[in-house]
Amino acid sequence: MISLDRYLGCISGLTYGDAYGAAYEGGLFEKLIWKIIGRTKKGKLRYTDDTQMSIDIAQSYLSKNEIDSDCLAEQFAKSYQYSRGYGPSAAWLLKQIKKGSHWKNINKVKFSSGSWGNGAAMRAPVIGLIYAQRPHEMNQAIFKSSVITHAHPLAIEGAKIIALTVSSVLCEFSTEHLFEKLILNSNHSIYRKKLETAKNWILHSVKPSQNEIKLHLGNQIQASESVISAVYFAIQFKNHRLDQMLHPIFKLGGDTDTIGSMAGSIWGAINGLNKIRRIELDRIEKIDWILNLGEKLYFNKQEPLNPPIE
Ligand code: AR6
Ligand code: MG
Repeated sequence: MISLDRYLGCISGLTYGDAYGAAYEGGLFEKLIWKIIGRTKKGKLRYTDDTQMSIDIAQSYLSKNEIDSDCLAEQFAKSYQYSRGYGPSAAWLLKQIKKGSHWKNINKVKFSSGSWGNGAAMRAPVIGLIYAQRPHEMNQAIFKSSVITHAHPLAIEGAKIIALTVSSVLCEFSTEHLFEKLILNSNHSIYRKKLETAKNWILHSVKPSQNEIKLHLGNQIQASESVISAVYFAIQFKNHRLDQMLHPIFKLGGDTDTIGSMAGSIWGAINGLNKIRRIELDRIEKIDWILNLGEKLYFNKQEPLNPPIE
């Protein structure tokens, strides 16, 4: 039986890594913009597209009792806001859907194989939670939730790895078995190689430098340059506090909020909501509402839950 505490730990870890990581993302320009738009009127920390699209998956699932790509595409488009910091291709796609295009007709317009950004992986923890006890249905759900905006096989593979990691760590696990399972289930050598590296670093107590982490695992917006970094940090720092796990991610630079968000979700699924400092969680906008949504998902309550107006 998966505990509610770990389930909500995953959702709040995701939101926390995203909201706290957003201030560190990108270059000077992005940091300046976020200084201006990164707080609500009430002074709360705003979350970005990582959390928003995860919320969208939860809401769409609760309304349909399944992952339905058409319904989810509508939900993604309805929630789209420039100020949430979506990737350029994802933003374009969602605006086209809002104007009436069908996602199937546009998800390979910008790139002929689709986007390989980490936008599908960043929202995959929710799929890991929903399908934790139905693993045979998980890959299909990952495909359906990813392909709307991220049709590239490497983007979908990254999402699969994040969902599989989350679902695997919700109950007791061994680090060695976890990495073996991820390697065995990965179809792409780029991911397998990085998983081997991360596994060896952790199991042999190697302390890589920041440059080695960037070089061997990555810190960029491509799924293949961020997903395994998130897995590495979450497992390496699983016995530390959440902020101690996030600190080196933020210092690494690059796609800090998304790596922080994916790692936060895994860390939270291991440690639970109780291990996250409430005072820090309470600084994030709509956090009680997000936790309420997580509870509905846990108990599979098929009721709409409109977001609060703030
Ligand atoms: N070929 C070349 N460039 C590509 C390709 C490709 N197949 N796919 C993506 N790019 P996007 P995301 C480049 O827009 O993955 C936000 O902060 C291209 O420049 O799909 O949803 C999120 O929170 C494209 O615009 O975004 C994530 O942290 C860019 O990669 C991050 O951005 C991003 O792909 C990525 O979000
Ligand atoms: Mg991001």
